[in-house]
Amino acid sequence: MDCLFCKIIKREIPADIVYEDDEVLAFNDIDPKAPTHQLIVPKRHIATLNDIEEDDLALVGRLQFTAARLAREAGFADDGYRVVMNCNEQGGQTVYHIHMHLMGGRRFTWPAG
Ligand code: IU
Repeated sequence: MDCLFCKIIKREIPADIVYEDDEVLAFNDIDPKAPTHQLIVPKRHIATLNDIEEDDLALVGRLQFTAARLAREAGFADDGYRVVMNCNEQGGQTVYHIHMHLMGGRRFTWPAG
């Protein structure tokens, strides 16, 4: 399958991996938008948020659980941080394998652009 994140998961493309378990991989974003910017992805290919099924609910929870864990490890869990999941073109999605952005280490504004 011609999916960038599947290739990273299969180690066909290098990435700076910060966390891995049986279901999830996390790595530093190649174009960081914050002092810490990590992407948390399920190992199983799911193209968009619209493709999540009821059987995937624990997996999606694991993405969020991993984000909080990585935020604690990075030291900004208490100060605060942002998680974002973009969906489809107007939502700003560019890689069609669902991923949670974890960004921290600076103050974020609202609403997001
Ligand atoms: P988006 O939500 O689909 O727009 O996020 C895709 C992210 O993938 C974006 O922040 C890119 O910088 C990031 N990325 C990456 O980490 N490595 C790559 O080789 C490519 C994109 I292409």
